[in-house]
Amino acid sequence: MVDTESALIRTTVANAIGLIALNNPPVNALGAVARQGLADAVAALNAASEVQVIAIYGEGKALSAGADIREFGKPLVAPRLSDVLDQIEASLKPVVIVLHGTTLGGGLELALACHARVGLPGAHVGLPEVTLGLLPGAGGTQRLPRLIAFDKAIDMISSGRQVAVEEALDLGLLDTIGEGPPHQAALSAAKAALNGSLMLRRTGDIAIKPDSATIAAAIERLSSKRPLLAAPIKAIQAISHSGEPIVEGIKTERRLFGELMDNPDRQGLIHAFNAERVVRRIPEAAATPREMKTAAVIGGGTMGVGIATALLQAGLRVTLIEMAAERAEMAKVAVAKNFDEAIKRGKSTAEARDKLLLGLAVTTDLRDVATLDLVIEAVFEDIATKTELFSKLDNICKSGAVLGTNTSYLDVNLIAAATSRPQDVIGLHFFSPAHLMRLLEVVVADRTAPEVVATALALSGRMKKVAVRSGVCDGFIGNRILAHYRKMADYMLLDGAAFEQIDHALEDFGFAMGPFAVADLAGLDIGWATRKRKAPTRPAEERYVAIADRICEHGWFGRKSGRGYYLYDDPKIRRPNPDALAIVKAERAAAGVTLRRFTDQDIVARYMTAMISEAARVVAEGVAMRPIDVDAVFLFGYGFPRHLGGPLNYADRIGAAALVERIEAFAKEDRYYWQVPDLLRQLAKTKRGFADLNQR
Ligand code: 3H9
Repeated sequence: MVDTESALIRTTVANAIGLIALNNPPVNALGAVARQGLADAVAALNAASEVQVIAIYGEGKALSAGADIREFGKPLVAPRLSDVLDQIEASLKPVVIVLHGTTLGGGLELALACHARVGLPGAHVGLPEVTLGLLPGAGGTQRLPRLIAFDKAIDMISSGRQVAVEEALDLGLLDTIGEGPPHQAALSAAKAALNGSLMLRRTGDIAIKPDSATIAAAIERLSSKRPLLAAPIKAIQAISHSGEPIVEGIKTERRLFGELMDNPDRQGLIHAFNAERVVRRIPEAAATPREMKTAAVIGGGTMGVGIATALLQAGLRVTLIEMAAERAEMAKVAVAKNFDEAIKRGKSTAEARDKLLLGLAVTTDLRDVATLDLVIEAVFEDIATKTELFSKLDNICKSGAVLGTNTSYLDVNLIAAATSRPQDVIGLHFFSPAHLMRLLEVVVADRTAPEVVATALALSGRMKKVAVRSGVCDGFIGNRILAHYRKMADYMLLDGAAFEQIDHALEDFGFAMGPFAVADLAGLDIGWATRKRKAPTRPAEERYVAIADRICEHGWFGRKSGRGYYLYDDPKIRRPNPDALAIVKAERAAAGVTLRRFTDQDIVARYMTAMISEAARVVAEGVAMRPIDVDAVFLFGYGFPRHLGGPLNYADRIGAAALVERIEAFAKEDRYYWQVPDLLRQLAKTKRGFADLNQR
């Protein structure tokens, strides 16, 4: 008997079967202790004369989520995963494995090194390493192409796409689909291996000839992407060696993996992965959420329709309220259209759409919200309109209903004060289109009850969104920072940079769209209304650029009116609007500016430094709990380049001292705008970075 009871790997032997269980919650990550445990277990079972076959399975929700991400960037602790997997492949006794749950990265590579693979219903598998800036570094680039069609292996590895168990079987990645709990399925697989009904082979022994045309086409396709990321291309380079003996291919894979480990994109992408999870750690997370089954959305504009769509998809029954019956019906059609688009993208089915639509009611009577668990208003962005509505809701809604406002700038404390139940009022700031954008800013007002915050968090989880807790200030985390750096884009435009150049420079940097293209998409009237609202309180020392106001005065609000900074007569081409160019020229002349040249680097440096400065203030004031919360807002709501990990992660790449120096140099041009945030100065002085504040 060689039964062992280590913390992470459990071995039992019975009836000639050596069973290895991975038991490393929450996701059976293959960290150093687990790797050593696995190596020891396989060696011990090979040495045990009573064992004829080895079967591996995972306890908990999945076989394994792969290598332990927390070890990356630290010195490697032996044994290497790829060495352990080579040892498993070389095992003289057959090794079979059961895959259940979401089995990813090194977890799937472990399975590829075994001699037969059994998937369980509901399992998903994938090699998502490129999404973390890496490549499969434990033999995945060499073994997957040996098992499945070459182009499919390139697709799976270079995209990081997950496949369901049925597709995995079709591809040849799995040998069969099993049944029962993983432990039972592992015993059955072992028996099948013993009686010869499960085919056994060493993946590394399969010889293939990589198809150079497929490789070239994939590299060309990836090279046209902006920004150009190293990982998918290096992954394909590794795959191109899969025709060599496996030991040679693995050597190349290891070298390329090491190069990616040292690439800063890897740190940025893993920071982005962590950001999505860290933001859930908020003081209110321990409170018990209220039950949410029914919701009302007030306002059937684009935002209201998107929110209603997201709530329906999360399984709530939704009542959408509009002022007139005709508009209410239009909103219903718009929700159905959102579902139709999901069907077109292959994300839903007609059957699912029809079922979800049964959960939608439209009405013009506000009293219909009386019995509902949640009300979200998405009406016109005006404080008087919102407070009036909330005081009405206070009279109508049942006790304990959560009252959410989708305001993007306004004071949630004022809105809460319009009711007799401020503890139930919370900001739920969705981003348009609300059913697609992942970010949800959860704005916690002074008197919002912890269980209302916990409810928002739970709801966000159901909607598969990333909820970031924000305090109250004008614009919360995202729009407050945006309002600041957006001015810098306007200053550069007035001072001599063309708006097309600014957009291109920032798109080359990695933003999905530059600020002027985004403004056209969002609608220039939105910013115009905000500027008008803020005009009375605008400090006299602040420079003001009126170019956007002049464009709006013509009724040109961007895409929706066919022109803004750009013309949209041909949706495929973005051409500058000659009238906007004339306005820029006239405004420059009126302001009497001496025009200057900006390089693309100047543009990025000013824009990013402005963003970082305001973000530092938002953290210092406690509006955002940690720098990583700001990063999450920009990654999931503002198209921030994921490989840079968010503005404050990027700030650490530049360094606090260098940023202070930059701001002091820029301040020579505009002392009011460019002020060094205290927090940044402090970090520079103590030689720390924003990352140090994430540890709090
Ligand atoms: C790799 O394998 C490299 C190899 O090719 C080569 C090596 C040489 N490590 O997401 P959740 C944590 S690269 C450590 O909330 P879910 C996660 O941070 C790896 N920790 O659950 C969270 O912590 P906390 C390739 C990990 O059910 C907790 O587990 N693999 C890892 O919504 C729960 O996670 C991947 O890229 C990990 N690998 O989703 C898979 N994974 O509770 C990455 C998760 O403190 N993981 N944690 O916040 C995932 O995609 C999802 O976590 C998964 C579960 C789908 C597995």
